[in-house]
Amino acid sequence: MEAGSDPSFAIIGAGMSGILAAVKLKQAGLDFRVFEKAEKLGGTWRENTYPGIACDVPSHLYCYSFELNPDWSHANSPGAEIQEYFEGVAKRYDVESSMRFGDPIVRCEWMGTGWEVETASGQGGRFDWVIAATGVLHHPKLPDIEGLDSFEGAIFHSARWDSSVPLDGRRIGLIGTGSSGVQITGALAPRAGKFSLFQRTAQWVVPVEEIAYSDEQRAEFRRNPEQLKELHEELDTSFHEGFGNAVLDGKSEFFDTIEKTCTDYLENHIADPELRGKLWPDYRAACKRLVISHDFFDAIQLPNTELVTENIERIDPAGVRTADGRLHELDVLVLATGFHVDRFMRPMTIRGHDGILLDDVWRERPAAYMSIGVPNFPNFFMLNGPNSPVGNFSLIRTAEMQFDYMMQLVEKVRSGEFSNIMPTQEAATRFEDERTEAAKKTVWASGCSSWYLDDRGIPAAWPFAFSRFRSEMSKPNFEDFRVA
Ligand code: N01
Repeated sequence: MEAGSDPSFAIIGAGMSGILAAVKLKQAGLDFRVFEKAEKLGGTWRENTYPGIACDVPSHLYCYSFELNPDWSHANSPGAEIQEYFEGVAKRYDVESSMRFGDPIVRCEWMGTGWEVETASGQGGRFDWVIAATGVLHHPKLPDIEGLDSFEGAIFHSARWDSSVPLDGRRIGLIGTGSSGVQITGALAPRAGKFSLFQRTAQWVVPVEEIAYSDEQRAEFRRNPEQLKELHEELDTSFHEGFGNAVLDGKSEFFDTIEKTCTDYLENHIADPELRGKLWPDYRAACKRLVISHDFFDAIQLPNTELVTENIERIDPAGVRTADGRLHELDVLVLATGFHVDRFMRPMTIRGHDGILLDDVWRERPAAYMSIGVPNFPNFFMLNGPNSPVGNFSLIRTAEMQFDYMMQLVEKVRSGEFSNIMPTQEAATRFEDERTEAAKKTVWASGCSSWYLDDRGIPAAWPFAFSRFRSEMSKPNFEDFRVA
């Protein structure tokens, strides 16, 4: 493309980040096409339909800053409502007609002046820029347990819920105690005949009240958009700066509060000392992503519920066999065992400058300059890509800031300063070295295993204060880029 002309964009993925990019590009009057592998938009909220699914980040924070929603039913709204919100935004901003569904991109190749994009069905085309908005948690991880295929009941991953399987009154087993497993337990244990939760590692749980907004409160939010905006801003500060900084400083007051909240909750809400002991983690709070729940501790104390902490030896046709030789007979087995978090856009083939393969660049592990770009991949930017901030806060804010950053680069193209831009290797290496050193000092590296850690056991996320992320995203350092 020519410097000074308007670039065109391929957006990979129609989840929260892809919809954001589509809306913003449309508002900027730029040409784009969204490619979505599934038949519907929504990403995480389309894929995760398990009982109990809700966003544990407050709804008035977990929404676009330009599309605040006065009508959230709860302070932490259910997943289906969040899916509806994204569908509504796509309709309101009329971006759905620019989305191609059910046809995954298999190849993106830099052709020297732009990207050639190809889908599984041979569609695609030429675009000047690619925005990868594929998300992180979209490749379900099945546990490596002997006999998994031999189970004769219904078995599925938490992100592939089989809604045709009856649940009420049945013997249900669940492996995994991350945020998904805990939400499912809260919703399903009261419905099951017998509920067995297989816990490998205990989790710190932060209690949250289940708050439903009244009709009057919603009407007030509608009448008073300023109030809604203030609430969003207030939550943005308290969650991102407060929580974001606490994980960096295990000696901070905020961190003490988190730790005390978790220990008090466990101490005061689990009556049986033996059960309390089993639920008591042996690592610091917030080392793993904090589990937020209003009903997990009630559910785990129901008479029909059992917390199984014996190691799983294998899966038998009739249920789960634990190391003590006991067979836990089940009708349904749910695998809330997390995701492969190092895939991002992969398995698609992405070839940059000089034919270099992203798979080769990321052979050891994925990395991105400032969480958004990769050297040798011109005009290719990611939203919620590797090394982005993660935690108990809104990834929507992260995507918004990353998008605004990228648009500052795009504006330079439009004004004719250059047509291609990518981070230099030197800048990417410097950033990654500094990031790695800082990551080792976070609470995520204080002695637990979690999906936050890379193959070396070093946190893969943004390890600096959230305020630094805001500041970096507000103004690109053009010295860190190579332009042509
Ligand atoms: O997955 P996880 P998740 N045998 O990886 C266990 C987001 N999210 O789907 O801790 C036995 O956290 C594993 O055990 P251990 C959020 O970012 C957000 O729950 O490794 N157990 C662990 O308990 C979250 O962090 C919301 O010892 C096995 C569990 O499976 C992310 O998604 C809601 C095992 C996996 O936990 C992922 O959460 C839900 C095995 N072989 C999720 N293999 C919101 O509300 C794994 N486990 C915003």
